[in-house]
Amino acid sequence: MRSSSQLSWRWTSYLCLLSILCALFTPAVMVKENDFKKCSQSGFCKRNRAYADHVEIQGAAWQAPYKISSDKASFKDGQFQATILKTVDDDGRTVTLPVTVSFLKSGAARVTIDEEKRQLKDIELRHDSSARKERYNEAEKWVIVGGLTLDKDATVAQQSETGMTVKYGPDSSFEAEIKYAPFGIDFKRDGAVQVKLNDRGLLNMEHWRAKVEKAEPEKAEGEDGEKQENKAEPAEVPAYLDEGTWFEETFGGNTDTKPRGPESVALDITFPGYEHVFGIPEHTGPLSLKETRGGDGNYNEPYRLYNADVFEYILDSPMTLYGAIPLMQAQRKDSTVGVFWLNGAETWIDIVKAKESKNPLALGLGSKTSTHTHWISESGLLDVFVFLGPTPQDISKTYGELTGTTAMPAEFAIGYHQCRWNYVSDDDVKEVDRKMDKFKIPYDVIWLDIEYTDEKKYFTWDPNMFADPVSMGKQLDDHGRKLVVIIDPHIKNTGGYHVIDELKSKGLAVKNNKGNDFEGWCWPGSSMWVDCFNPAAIKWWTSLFKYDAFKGTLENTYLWNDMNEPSVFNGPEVTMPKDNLHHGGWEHRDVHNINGMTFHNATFEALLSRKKGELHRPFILTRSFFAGSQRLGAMWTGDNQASWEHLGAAVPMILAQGISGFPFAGADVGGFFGNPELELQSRWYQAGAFYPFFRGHAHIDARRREPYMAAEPYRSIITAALRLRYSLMPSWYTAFFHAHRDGSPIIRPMYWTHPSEESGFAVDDQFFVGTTGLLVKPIVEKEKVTADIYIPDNAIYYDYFTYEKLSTHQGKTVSIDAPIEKIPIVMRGGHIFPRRDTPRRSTQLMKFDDYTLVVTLGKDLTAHGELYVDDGDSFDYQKGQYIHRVFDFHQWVLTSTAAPSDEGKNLREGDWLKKFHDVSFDKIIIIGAPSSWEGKTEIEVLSGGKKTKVPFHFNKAEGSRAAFATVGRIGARVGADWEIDFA
Ligand code: NBV
Repeated sequence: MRSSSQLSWRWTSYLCLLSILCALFTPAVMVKENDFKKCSQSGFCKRNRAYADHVEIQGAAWQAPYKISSDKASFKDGQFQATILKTVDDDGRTVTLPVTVSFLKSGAARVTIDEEKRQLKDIELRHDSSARKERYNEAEKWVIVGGLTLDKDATVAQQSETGMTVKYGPDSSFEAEIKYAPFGIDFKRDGAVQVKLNDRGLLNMEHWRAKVEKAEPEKAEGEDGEKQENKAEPAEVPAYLDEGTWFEETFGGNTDTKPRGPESVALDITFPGYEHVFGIPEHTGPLSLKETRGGDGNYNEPYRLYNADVFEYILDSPMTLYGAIPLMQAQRKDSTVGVFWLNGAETWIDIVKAKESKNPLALGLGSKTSTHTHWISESGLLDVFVFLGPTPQDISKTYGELTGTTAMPAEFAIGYHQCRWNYVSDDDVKEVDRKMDKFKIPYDVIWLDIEYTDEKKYFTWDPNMFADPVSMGKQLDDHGRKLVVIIDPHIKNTGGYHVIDELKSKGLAVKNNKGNDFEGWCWPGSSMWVDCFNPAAIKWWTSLFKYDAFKGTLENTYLWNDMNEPSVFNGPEVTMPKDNLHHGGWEHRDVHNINGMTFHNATFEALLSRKKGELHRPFILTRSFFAGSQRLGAMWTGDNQASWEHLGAAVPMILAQGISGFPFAGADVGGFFGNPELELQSRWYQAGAFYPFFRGHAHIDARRREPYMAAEPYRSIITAALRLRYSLMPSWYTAFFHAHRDGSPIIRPMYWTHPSEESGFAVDDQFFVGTTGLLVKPIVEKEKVTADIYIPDNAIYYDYFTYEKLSTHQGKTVSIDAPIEKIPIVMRGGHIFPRRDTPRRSTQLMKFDDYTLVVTLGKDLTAHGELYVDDGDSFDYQKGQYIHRVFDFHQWVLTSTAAPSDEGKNLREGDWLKKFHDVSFDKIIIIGAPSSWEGKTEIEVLSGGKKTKVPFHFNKAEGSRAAFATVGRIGARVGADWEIDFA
């Protein structure tokens, strides 16, 4: 007989073995895909896709039911106004949809469609809901900050019973051909159609209707005298009119009560002749978006925008992620156009590309590919901006005018950030800070994740592990460093915690569908969420960050907002129920994608007012975002994995952010989940050194991996990558300045810099850094020691480290060596970029260091570049305290002059400019120097009317290494005009 303890021991061993086997055979990390909806599980998406299928089957017979009656159409002061009548049944009953087309001074056009009945609040809500009756019309309030001035010079070029043509834009080169029946608009540039709205007739505004309670089917009497079900077949309802999801929807055990019934908005947008479309982050796929209606290599699902905490997300997928920017640009040779779909509700976008052959006998020859997109949102207005380019720069600029550009960051924010979940105590933080110094590894910021709090109660400190946050903050400050602490939007619902007490008593929490404080589950357990749509909540939130309220924080404390999708562990799709209510009575469904931005915004406001008179630029990292978030801080791509695949996926994702107006972006360096091998970790630091936002981060279960912990040679390799980042800081800062000025991406994909070179449109694993001409292709494969860099033009290219002149061909790749210690970077001839070559431990310590200028001569022996510099901390730059220089190498003369935009401006002398007064250019390196310079040992610098002789050193070309010259000890002030004649 076996004893029961023996038996249970055996069972335990079996179970252990089983779980080990399971762990071996199930992929280590995998998103729970079933936690998130597919289009077919989202009623409005399914209905609209079915509508598209129905229209396609109907073909030419399809009569789109949306028409403008010409007698109601008018045009005045740059604005077209009319009503669209939607025919809703065979009796010809119609629904009135007011439409406005606004032609803006910027050259953008905006089409807005509302629904009269809802506008007039002439509808009934179900379930005694206290929600607002209108379609959500406040997205603009959160998103748009300018660029809405109407183009009063827009003119009606043609008008008839069937439509109206309006000329607008630069030199009236744009045209909108508004067609009345069916309603649609063709946007033209220089006479050619670029963007078509409702060309396929998929416009769909689900109008309000009362729920008709169906009577029980009548029963007829059977032969046996018993009543029987009436077997008559009900008339078949097309899938797009499927009422099953109109008034209620259930997913994963959660029921959405949908008190307003169906209210989706959808429209097809066609880009004729455009093969590539980019944008609509956040997704993990390639930069050039894929088709979504199946087929080889394509997706089967539309791209989804519904901000969500997607645990262990998968790669190459149209699945939604943490943030959303509904901006899409289309690209063909020499032309970029775009659309911005201003809607904060759940949104799906189908993409299909079709060859359109002009001549059916041409057998594809000369045929063009067009991209057809279908935009579907659950609620709100139909509000779409159309941009006609013609360049990517035009789109970035116009979109930037509307939604704002990247805030000028505090300089430290573009240094390196050291994070993990979690540094366990204040002593731990101090120790990491000391070790970074000991190993001479530069960094600017150390981060604290959720464990620093007292039981996840934000605005408190763990009394045992973080007993002395002030001395921690002071040590960091002494070393010129900052601390970032996390504050999430869920507030622990527990007694005796002042934050929850105030949230409740002031009535500032998000409400459930009954109007009571919504309670859900998150890190702290039972929690409530601050409703940052409410101005009173923003004001209160701001009060929590004052130094005397959030004790232990100092001037060098900055913020991290995580989980703001919002993440609700027990909510539908890990977020809030859609019938929750926000300030103003708006349903969560209307504002879901904007929610994260409002929390980020409240924290931004808070950092601006911690103490009267103190004005540092805020730094706040956010996980969730929407169009406009770029004004508030940085984003990162969330919980990636320590794998080569995730390293590879990060660059296209960061590029997509850049072209979508939110370029201050990065990915967790090293990978969040898991433990990277040292090769992977090193390659990740090399790539991360070229992310606009550069932070190492790791999961709580991951092993410690601060750069100094890496064994040699990896520690030196990682340190070199960090030092490279720091030496290029002046170029990064200048690139951020450009992004701030005109919305341009900080790291730039090939199509953006070279919109004429079609072969580069799909390239998304390399990028240019600002205007420096530095072209970087991070290594993202194990044991890979060469890089094939795509060359988009016929400029000269030099290797960054060896000055080797590469043998390149436009539109082809060039292979360069990239052993583990080398980051593949090449320099495009024709640029001048600034560096600071003295290695230091933080940006603060470099503030008054001298500069080096690198000049890479182009084929025509010219070069051009810029430097922008300010105090990197305050807002004084807005009052003129900055230096913006332009460098030009032309006919053997190198000059530094004030940027043309600054000429004639009186730069205001302030403390910083005074201190900076003597900061100079120390060294110039000229790559691609002509052999005629051989023998020169001195050269004259002309500055402030004085000529000074400085040492000159020429290095002959050797093999493929280009000749280069160095000019030393120049001493020309950064703020002054100077020139050097090399003739
Ligand atoms: O706060 C803990 C983590 C954080 O480290 C990470 O960066 C966020 O993306 N947070 C998510 C919550 C839990 C993740 C499993």
